Amino acid sequence: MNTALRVDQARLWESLMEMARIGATANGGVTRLALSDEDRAGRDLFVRWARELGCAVRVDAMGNIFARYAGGDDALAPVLTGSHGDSQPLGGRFDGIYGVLAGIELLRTLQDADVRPRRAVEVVNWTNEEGSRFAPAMIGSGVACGVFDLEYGLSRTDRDGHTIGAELARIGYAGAPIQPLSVHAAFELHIEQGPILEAEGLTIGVVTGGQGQRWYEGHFSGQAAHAGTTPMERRRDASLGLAELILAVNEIGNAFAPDGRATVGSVRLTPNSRNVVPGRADFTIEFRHPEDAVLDRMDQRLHAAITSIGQRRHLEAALKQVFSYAPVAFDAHCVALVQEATERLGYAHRRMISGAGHDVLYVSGLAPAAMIFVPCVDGISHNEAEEISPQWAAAGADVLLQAVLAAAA
Ligand code: HGY
Ligand code: MN
Ligand code: MN
Repeated sequence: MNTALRVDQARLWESLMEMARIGATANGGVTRLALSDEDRAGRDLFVRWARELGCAVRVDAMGNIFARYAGGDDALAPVLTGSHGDSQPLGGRFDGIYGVLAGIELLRTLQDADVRPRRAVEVVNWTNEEGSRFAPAMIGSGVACGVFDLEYGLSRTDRDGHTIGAELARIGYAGAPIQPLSVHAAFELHIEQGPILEAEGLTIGVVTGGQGQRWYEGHFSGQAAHAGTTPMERRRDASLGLAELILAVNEIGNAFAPDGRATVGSVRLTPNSRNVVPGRADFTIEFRHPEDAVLDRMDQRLHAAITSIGQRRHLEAALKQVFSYAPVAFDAHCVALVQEATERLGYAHRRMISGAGHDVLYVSGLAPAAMIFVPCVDGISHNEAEEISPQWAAAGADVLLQAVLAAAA
C-alpha cells in the first residue's frame, strides 16, 4: 500500500459542494428524489466528471451509471466502488453522493499520479437507493445483482403513478439491457448516519456487515363521517387505529433493545379533511435488527398487534411485507484490506455493522465486498442538517483509495 498517494481534500470538498447545489433546500440540505429533474442534473454532472477523466461510461436498463477507469489488463473483472446519488426529501448533502464523488476523486488522484492499476476501477451511481419515491429501496442495485427482475424494477410506481421505467425514459437514463455484474471486489464509502464514531472520537468505521430489514405497508379502514354530527360512540375512526399502531410499533422496537429499530415513517389519512372523521389510515412500518430470528419475532408481534387493534376498534386491518433482506456479513479479506489501509494511514477506527441499508449489501451476494464509514456530526442523517468535515471526507476517501488499489493490484 503506497500511502504517500493521497486524495485532494479541497477538490473533493468542492465537488461535494457543487453537487449539493443541485436540489439544494432552504435549510442547507438537498432534495434529489430518484429520477427527478434534480436527480437528472446530478447524474449529468457525474457523467461529465467521469468523461473528463477519460472513463468509459455505461448506463444499464435501471439507470445505474458505471464509470470505468481502464486497468492494465482490461479483461480482468474490475474493482467496484461508488454509492447512490438520490436523496431523501429534505435530506442531507452527503448520504450516498459522498461515496459516489469520493470515487471520482479516487480516479482523479490515480490520473494525476499516472497510476494504472492492473484491474479497472468502476465508480457506480446506483438508481433509487433510498426507496423514498419508489419502494422498495436499493431497487437499482437489486435488479443489477439479480435480487429483483427487470420488469419488477421498471414497474415500481411513485405515489403519482409514475413508473421507474417511464421516469428513466423521461430523464434520458433508460440504458442498455442488464448484464450479469462482473466485479472482482467492491467497497462502498458512506457516512455512518449514526452517532458512534463521532461519540468515540474515531475517524473510520471498518464495517463488517449490515443488519437485516423488513418493510411493511398497511391500512386501517373504518367509516368516513361528519365530524359535527357523528357522536363519538358511533364512529369507526381509522386514525385511532393508527394512533394505537404507532405506539405498538414503538413498543416492539423497545422490546428488542438495544439493537432493535422500529419506525412508522409515513402515514396518510383519507379523506384528510379537518371536518371529516378519517375513514382510512395508511401507514408504512420498518423493522431492523442484526439477527433474522429477532426480525421474525418482531414480525409476529406486529401481526398480533394489528389484529387486536382492528378487532377492538371495529376497523378492517390490512398489512403486507413489501421488502426484506437478511443480515449480511462482509468478506473477511475485503474487511481486512480496509482495516490495513486505515491502520497504515493512522486513523483512529473501530469495527462495526451498518444500521443503514446500502447497495453494496446486494453486491456482496455476488462478489467480496466491504464498507468504510466516516462520522457525521451528532450522528444526524436523513435530515437537512447532515454534516461532515472536509477532513473526515478526505480520510474516508484515502482509506477507500488504498483498499481499492490493494484489491485492484
Ligand atoms: O434506509 C436506509 O437504510 C438507507 O439510508 N436508505
Ligand atoms: Mn445512503
Ligand atoms: Mn439514505
